[in-house]
Amino acid sequence: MTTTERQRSTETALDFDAIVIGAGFGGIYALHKLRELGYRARVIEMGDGVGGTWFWNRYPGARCDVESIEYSFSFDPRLEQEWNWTEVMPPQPEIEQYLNFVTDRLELRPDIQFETKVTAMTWDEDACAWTVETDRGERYTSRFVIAATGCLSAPLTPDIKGMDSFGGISLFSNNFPKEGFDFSGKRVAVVGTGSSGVQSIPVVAAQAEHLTVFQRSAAYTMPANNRPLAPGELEQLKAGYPELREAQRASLAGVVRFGGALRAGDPPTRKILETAPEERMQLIDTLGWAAPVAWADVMVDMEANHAATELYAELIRRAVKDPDVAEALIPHYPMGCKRQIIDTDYFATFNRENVSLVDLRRDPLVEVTPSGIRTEHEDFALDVILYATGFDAMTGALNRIDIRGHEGASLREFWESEGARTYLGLQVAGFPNLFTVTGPLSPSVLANMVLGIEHHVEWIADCIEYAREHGYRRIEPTAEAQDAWVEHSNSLVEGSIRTDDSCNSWYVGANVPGKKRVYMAYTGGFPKYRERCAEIADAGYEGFALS
Ligand code: N01
Repeated sequence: MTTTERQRSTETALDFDAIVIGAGFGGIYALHKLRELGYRARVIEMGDGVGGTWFWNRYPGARCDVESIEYSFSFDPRLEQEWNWTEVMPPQPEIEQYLNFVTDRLELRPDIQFETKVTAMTWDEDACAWTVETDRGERYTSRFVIAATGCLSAPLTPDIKGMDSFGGISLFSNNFPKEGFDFSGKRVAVVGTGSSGVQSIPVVAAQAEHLTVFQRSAAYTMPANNRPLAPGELEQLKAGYPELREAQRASLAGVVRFGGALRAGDPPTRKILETAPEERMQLIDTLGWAAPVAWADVMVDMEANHAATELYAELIRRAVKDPDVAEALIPHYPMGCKRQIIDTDYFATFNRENVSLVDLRRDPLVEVTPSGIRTEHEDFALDVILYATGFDAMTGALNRIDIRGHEGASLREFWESEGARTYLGLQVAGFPNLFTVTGPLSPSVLANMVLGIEHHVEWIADCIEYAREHGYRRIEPTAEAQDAWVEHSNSLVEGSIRTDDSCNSWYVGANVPGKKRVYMAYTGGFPKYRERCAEIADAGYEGFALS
């Protein structure tokens, strides 16, 4: 059944009740939810398939860091039971297949317009609607726009001199060829050692003739402990879905099972600074890679953080045979300031004969040449360069659309000058009827993304229903409510490791030159956040102006 067949809307003067941007987890669910409620909705998607993050990031080794059983939609028990995961930590192809399965199962495809980029959006105060423009020259009018544009979806191409002159093949982790790439017999470089680089390096190394890793900042990474699901295991997990979902919603990060990575389920209570140094070191033998992270004080006390990084350094020294390479792989910034990475065989890869590491802090990258990469001290001849250099996170995807709200105000200019500001991560004052799924200052990237997305989509759908039932056509946050939320969100991270000056992560926008430094996720935990969102809705959308 398509949108038109089931429509309940009376908004015939507008093309749509809602336009949804993006066909990842967020866009797919938003479309389903809106159609269920009888709205005329269309998804506009840049790619030629569904998946969002999991459509574009198909680099070798791409895998989610949340267990498959938890990284899936919870809104329909039939989907949970029908889909079969094969590994504990889901690989990219399987997540992409899963999202295609959901799309087909819910018959969503007819309402998704593929290979179309939203280029501009203009708010029309008289019509109380958005005009949405695409790169195909279309102009659609819609009462609401739901930006399901993703948190890490605007690729950041590094500004390295000579990149375009390279005579070999340049690949990008965040836009990897759909048909894959065979690195066999090739001299390959990987530039970047964040999650994408760390995941791809072992897989590329296993194929390439030689791999040179160009590292600017070393990675805090720990084993994913991935494995195929054992016979009968999936059935058992599926039987426990209702309890699992409940526990997920009650947990701080929307994640219950930490079988893959080595994090503890409950926040640790023991302090590293109150533990004797010899005992800390002994913990390496019993806890392994969990030893540095299992402390209550590492995220709030820099001295404690240094003590924890010592444990981490020791683990790297034990894992990497060449002492110079091991030293270069030890991070020199606080632990926990960037995203904790999980890997498969990352450090062991540096023990391979065909892998070498270039520490760009000691030997800076000067330029890409037609034949390879030149650093201050050396020329590297290469056939392939794989850039895994990250994203303009949280605000980047929307900033790449020319969004003009009330009185022509530009969202890009607002965020560029003021930093990421929103109310609840759901709306921005001055941009009525525009909802952001897992927008800045919501738990988003700090919680299970799928759960966060479901929560937001359901909250947004309820809000739209409320507006319809009460005859409202316009909703936006008040500037006061937004200011208070920004202040609250900022106050939660002030003085923590996450916002320390030595901590230059994408969470604060430090990877994008000139980006205003703001910690862009809400750190109060998923349950508190949900509670606050519910209270606000129950109070008639407190802090929002409806008219
Ligand atoms: O990007 P990143 P990512 N010259 O920004 C380096 C999620 N994710 O795509 O740190 C040389 O983390 C840069 O160096 P530095 C996850 O949330 C999840 O890897 O700026 N190097 C850094 O090493 C993750 O955090 C999964 O000094 C340059 C790297 O490139 C987020 O996406 C998998 C450079 C970029 O690391 C982003 O991860 C993948 C230059 N000019 C991603 N410019 C999972 O689910 C940048 N770098 C597991």
